[in-house]
Amino acid sequence: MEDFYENNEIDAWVQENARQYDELMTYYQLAMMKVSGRIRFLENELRRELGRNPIKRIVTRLKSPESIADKVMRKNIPLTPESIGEKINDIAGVRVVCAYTEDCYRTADVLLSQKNVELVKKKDYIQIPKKNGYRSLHLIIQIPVTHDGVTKDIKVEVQFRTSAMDWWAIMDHDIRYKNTFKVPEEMDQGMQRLSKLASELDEKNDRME
Ligand code: 0O2
Repeated sequence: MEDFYENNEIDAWVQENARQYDELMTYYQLAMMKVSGRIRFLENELRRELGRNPIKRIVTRLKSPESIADKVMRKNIPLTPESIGEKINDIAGVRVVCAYTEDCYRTADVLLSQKNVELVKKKDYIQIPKKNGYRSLHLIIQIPVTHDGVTKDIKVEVQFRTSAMDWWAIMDHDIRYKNTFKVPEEMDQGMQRLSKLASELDEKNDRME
């Protein structure tokens, strides 16, 4: 498909709408902090319930203007703050790295049971991995965020993974996922084998728990 926009068109739009863009990003930043703070809080509850710590790491990231521009182009999204907010689900991202696969599901369930946390979309790439071997549980949730007295419902993508899934995804992201060159078949197959190995490690780990 032909790109709808030229890259510099998006840069120009961000510059012309800098105030609106910054304001939009402030909401996402606040939403991301709110969700990661809530998960930190739930971590204590889960630790008491399970008698061990199910969460190893929580990482947050706000999508860069370049990555937003990339998605706007790929998905032919109209250049308005409203449609960017409506169509791009992962501007604010929180990644939760868990000890065991079942901890991914348990932590996700506890998060979804919280007041004011609404599930927009769930993608279970643990149950059904992507063709390239990518595994993670993705929740798109929506929470209310107030800034300067104005409350908006903001979407946050929360990814739940084990360390093995995380290790694979980071490698894939660096060497493959974001590269535009055609990945050699050998490398492709190698990554699929590593994904299978990571999945076997998780299964063994889960059984030993
Ligand atoms: P980055 O650089 O992490 O920001 P949607 O509109 O939500 O249905 P989308 O956004 O393509 O469509 O959804 P998806 O597949 O859930 O991907 C969202 C994010 O998950 C990606 O964001 C990646 O962070 C991660 N992800 C998805 N597939 C893969 C994969 O095959 N490999 C790796 N390493 N990560 C993946 P971005 O914006 O693509 O990237």
